[in-house]
Amino acid sequence: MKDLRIRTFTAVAATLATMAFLLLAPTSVEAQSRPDAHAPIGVMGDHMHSGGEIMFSYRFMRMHMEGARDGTESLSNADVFEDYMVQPTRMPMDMHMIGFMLAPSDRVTFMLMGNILSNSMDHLTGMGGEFVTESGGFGDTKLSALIGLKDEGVNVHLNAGVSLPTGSIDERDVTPASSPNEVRLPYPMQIGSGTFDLEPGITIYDVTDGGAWGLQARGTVRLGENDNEYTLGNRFLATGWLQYRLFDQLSASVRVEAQRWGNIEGADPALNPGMIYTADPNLRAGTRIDVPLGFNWYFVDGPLYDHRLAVEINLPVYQDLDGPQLETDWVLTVGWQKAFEVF
Ligand SMILES: [Cu+2]
Repeated sequence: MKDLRIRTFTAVAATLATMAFLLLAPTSVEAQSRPDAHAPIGVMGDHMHSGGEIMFSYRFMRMHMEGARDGTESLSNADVFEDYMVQPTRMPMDMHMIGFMLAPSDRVTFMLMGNILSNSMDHLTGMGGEFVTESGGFGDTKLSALIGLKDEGVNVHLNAGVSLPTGSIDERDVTPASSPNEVRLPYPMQIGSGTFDLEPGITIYDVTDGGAWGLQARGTVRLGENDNEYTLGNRFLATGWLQYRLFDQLSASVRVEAQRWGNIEGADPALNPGMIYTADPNLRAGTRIDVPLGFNWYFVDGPLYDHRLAVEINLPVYQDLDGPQLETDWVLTVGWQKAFEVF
C-alpha cells in the first residue's frame, strides 16, 4: 500500500510540474476547434460555450466493482462470511448520460444532464448458493450554471449545480430469503439519492500551443432526508488533468482524481444490516484516488466535421473504504459531443 501512495504522490507531483511548464508556454490558439479544448470525457462541466451556442452530448459509463475491501486491505469471501450470511461478490453498473448545454451569453452556460442506470449484483450465500439482483431506470437529474469569472489566458468558472431526486430509491427484487416476494434492495442498488443535492464547484483550465491542462474541485451536499429515512453521504472530488495534442484530431490525457464520500445518516427501515454489509449505513464511506487515461478525437473535416469522440479509463491506485465494501476495479467512459451555433 505504501508503494501505491508513493506512486500516487509521484503522479501528482509530475502532473503539477508539467502543468506549471504548460502554464509558462505561450497561448495563441484557435481554442474551440481542437480535441483538447474539452477536458477528458470523465470530467463534467469542464468547459463553457460562446453566447448563442448549444451542445448535445452522450456518455456511456461502465463501473466495475468486484471483491470486498476493508480499509486498504482486500478481504476474501471466507473473511466476509465470518460476519455475514450473504455477501455481494461483483457489481457492474452501466450508466447512459444525456447532456444538453446552452449558453445565453459568453458569461453563462447552462447544463442539463439526465441519466439511465442499470445495476446488477452477484451474491454468494454461506450455504454455497448464488443469486443475482438487478435494478435500473432513470437516475437523478442534474441542472447547473457555469459562471465565467475569467476568460483571458487561464479560464476560471464556477459550477453552480443542483441534483433533482428523479431517481428511484424504492428498487426491489427477489432474493432467496424473500422468494417469491420482492424486497427493497440495499443502498448501492438504489438509483437516486432521494434528496435535493447542491453541487458547487470551481474549474480552472488553459489551452496552450502543445496541449491543455485543468483543475476542478466539486462537491455534493445532500439537503434533508429522503422518504426512506436516510441521507446519502456528502461527496468531495478534486481532479487535475494534462492533455497533449498528438496531431490536429487527437489528444491524449492523463488525470489524477481524488474523491472522498461519507457514510449514510439515518437508515432505511426496510433493510437489515446484520444480513449483508451493503445494507449497513455505516459501511458506505471511502476515499479513492484514480489515474484516468484518455483520448479525445475532434473531426477536422468530412461528414462528421466538428463532432467529438472521447474515451477514458479510470484505474484506481488507492482505495480506503469503511468496509467491508465492494471495491472499484475500473471505470470506462466513452462519449460523443457536438456543438451548434443557434443565435
Ligand atoms: Cu459543451
